[in-house]
Amino acid sequence: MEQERLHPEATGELSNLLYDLCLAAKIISRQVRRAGLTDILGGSGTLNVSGDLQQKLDMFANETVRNAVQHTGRVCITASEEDEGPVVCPREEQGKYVLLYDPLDGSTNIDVNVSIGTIFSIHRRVTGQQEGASELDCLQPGYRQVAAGYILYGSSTMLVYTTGQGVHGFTLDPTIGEFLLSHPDIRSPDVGKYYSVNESHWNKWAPGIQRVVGAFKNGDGGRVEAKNARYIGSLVADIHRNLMSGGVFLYPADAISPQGKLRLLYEAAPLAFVVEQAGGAATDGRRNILDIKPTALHQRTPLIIGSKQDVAFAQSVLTGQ
Ligand code: FDP
Repeated sequence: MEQERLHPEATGELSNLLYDLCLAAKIISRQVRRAGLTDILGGSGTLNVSGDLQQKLDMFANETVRNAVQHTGRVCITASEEDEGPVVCPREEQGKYVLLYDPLDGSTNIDVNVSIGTIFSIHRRVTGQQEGASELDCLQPGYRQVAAGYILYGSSTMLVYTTGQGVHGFTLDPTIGEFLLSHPDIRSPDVGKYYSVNESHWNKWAPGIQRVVGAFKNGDGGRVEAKNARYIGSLVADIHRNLMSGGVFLYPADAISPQGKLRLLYEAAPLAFVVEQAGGAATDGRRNILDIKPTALHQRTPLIIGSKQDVAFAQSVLTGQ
């Protein structure tokens, strides 16, 4: 609300959309906190469009986010990592925003009580009222996002978001059921103390990536100091830790996944917007993640994201500069 006041032209719709997402986050958080007590753990028996086994909580979160925004008149279309195609809102209810989201990231950690998260990305629609919303609204480069963020279901539940005016963190106070501003204006250190990568893929990486990870591990003749390793395997949790403490997260391409594993629209672009707004950077090895023009909804991208100087070092090695 404070930031909305900086924009006299604002109608309040974006703030209300963020409230809708907060409501979804509270419902998902309640369910996550009770997982294990209720019959919601485990696989649902279905695969998503990327071939991953869908967990029951994935599907619950997917529906919860969509239901929270679909009939509000603020959104015209949603697309989720868990759905094959976009879901268009009823014509008479189509609003001016587009919501892309990963309902529950880190699915393999759901059953073992490790932090997981929801990621969201908001664009302004590009289609007109006449033609109606379509996939075109979803296929926009990351620099056009009007807001992005994540909800982390960790030791506490946190909402971290940006609208392009810095990054702000809110912690859910379960006793009153509200997100309270706990981390205003988050800044990420320029040089990180952690590197986060699944090193079991080492033998499948190209020599450039091996050199980058080797440098983060052992140091590189004064260009990079050796770092400590931390890898949770839940993207949101890994990014959040590195954002707060300084660090670099890598999910590079490898011999089996030439585009890496992570999705551009639901994971890389929104997190890149947050991390850049906190003073960090994100690249696919050659290009700024926010400059990539998507051509498909479920497009994947290699991702190196985090403290600015560490990301710059990785990119300079990978581009041979
Ligand atoms: P998951 O498959 O458990 O949903 O985006 C998917 C993701 O988790 C990220 O959250 C995480 O960073 C990454 O994949 C982990 O992949 P690896 O198991 O290959 O390390």
